[in-house]
Amino acid sequence: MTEPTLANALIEGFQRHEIKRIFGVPGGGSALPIIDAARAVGIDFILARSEMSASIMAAVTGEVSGAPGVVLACCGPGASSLATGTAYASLEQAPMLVLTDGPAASLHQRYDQNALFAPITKHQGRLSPEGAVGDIEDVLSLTKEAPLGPVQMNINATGAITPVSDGTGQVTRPEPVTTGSPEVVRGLLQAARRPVVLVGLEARYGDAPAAALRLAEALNCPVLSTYKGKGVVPDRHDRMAGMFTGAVSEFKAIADADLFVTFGVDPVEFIASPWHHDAPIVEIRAADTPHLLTQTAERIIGPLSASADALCVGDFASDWTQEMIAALRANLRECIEVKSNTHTAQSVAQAIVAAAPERIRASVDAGAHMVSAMAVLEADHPFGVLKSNGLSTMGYAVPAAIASALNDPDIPAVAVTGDGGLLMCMAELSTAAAHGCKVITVVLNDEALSLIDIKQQWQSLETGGVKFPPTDFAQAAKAMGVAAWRVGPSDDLGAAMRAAFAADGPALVDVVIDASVYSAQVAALRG
Ligand SMILES: Cc1ncc(C[n+]2csc(CCOP(=O)(O)OP(=O)(O)O)c2C)c(N)n1
Ligand SMILES: [Mg+2]
Repeated sequence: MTEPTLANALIEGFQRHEIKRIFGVPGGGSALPIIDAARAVGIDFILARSEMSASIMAAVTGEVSGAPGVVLACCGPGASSLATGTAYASLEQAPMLVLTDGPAASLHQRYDQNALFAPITKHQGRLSPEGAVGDIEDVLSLTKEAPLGPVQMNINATGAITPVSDGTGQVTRPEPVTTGSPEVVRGLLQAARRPVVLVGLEARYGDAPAAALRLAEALNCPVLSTYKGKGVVPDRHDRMAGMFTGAVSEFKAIADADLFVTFGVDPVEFIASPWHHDAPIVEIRAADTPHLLTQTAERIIGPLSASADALCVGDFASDWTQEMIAALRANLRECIEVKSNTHTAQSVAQAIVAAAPERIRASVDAGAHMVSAMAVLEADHPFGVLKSNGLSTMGYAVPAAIASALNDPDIPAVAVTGDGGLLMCMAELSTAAAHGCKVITVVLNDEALSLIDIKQQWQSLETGGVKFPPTDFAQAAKAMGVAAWRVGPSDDLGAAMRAAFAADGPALVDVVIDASVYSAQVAALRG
């Protein structure tokens, strides 16, 4: 019996790990035998319009499917364009395999691709026919071990079509870390009168969401969530008080807290500002990544659910009442309310909720519109709302929504994006059309990078580098085979949104919005 080629062995590994599709842009070389081997076993190749978007699609697929998301690109320019989605997967803990062709045999398009990816992957290397079976298994498993994240491997054209020899993998997989003293932490939890549980990105996976709720119930306390932790405890749950980003207004709202219990929170999730609270912090983490919180009192590292069980023992002194939690929720909401006579990011998000069927999954881009969108769009399960937070990249919402729609075709995916963000990835509307994805893109059209415009105004600088000429996104979308509606200031937003949800396949709603409300809203939030 002849041994499988490296491309075939790779695809067998994908099957073992339940990988359903590969994203990317091929450039010949090793990509072609890999795509062919995938096709033969029913693994789809999804051609994206840029590698940046493909890398985001793969990383988000890793999150929503739990299996490593796979992206493939040519050597040189293809590989370098994958950096954004790879950095996202690294900072925001998504399991992902980055396959880069090459490196190039001549100087043309050649640079050290492993070195390029070193700061943003857990491991970089080369897949070659010798010992390939072990290496393939090791790299796929490594992506799913805490901290979850990306691995980058070069694979060249000759290697891809060469029969593999079996053998042990060369990839070093670190031993899982478990540290901390549940007894000491229990003492802190039992003594706290106003503890607050903060859930974060690590708590999205496996049995951690149920454990987060068990912990909050045992402590009788409110839960706040980072953006990535949204849905770990459902937004409508009566313990859920709202979003926590590290903003000054949020610290004020929980001024009485006497203990923070962070559950699966990575410090990458907080905005860059000082921690405005004196209460001690207990960090319950799955992965041993750096902790930036200066006053951490105790730290437990290990599987989150087991840690919660070890802590939920005995009596707790918390005196939170349901009314206090409801008041906290109202307080956190109030500070970001906006008023306008026309459409705003907030009214658009509300119109999405009003028109949506029972279950949708939203993805939200980076920008001023994000504050309202994240507050209004609700999640009742992890990954219910997708967002780039640790990296906070623009050009995210549309590729993320496409990844969602391909993974879960029965759940309409709604991409909420600023116009600047959409201009970065608009070609992917053509990808959504090619696959008939149920992706509804909602673009907040303010002809500006509003978040940066605000900062420029706050510094009393002259306007420059933050505005662009009008774009008719509805026309552009139609040109790519996407049903589209444009909503001007006095047009019926609800009707357009309902039509978009009713459309077969991808749709876009281009809403002209009032951006003048952002400055006061962001100032109230961030203080
Ligand atoms: C890839 C990338 N480039 C630049 C930034 C910095 N940045 C953050 S928000 C923003 C403006 C976003 O503009 P737009 O998409 O129109 O959203 P708006 O702020 O207008 O709601 C910029 C430039 C970023 N986060 N990501
Ligand atoms: Mg804008």
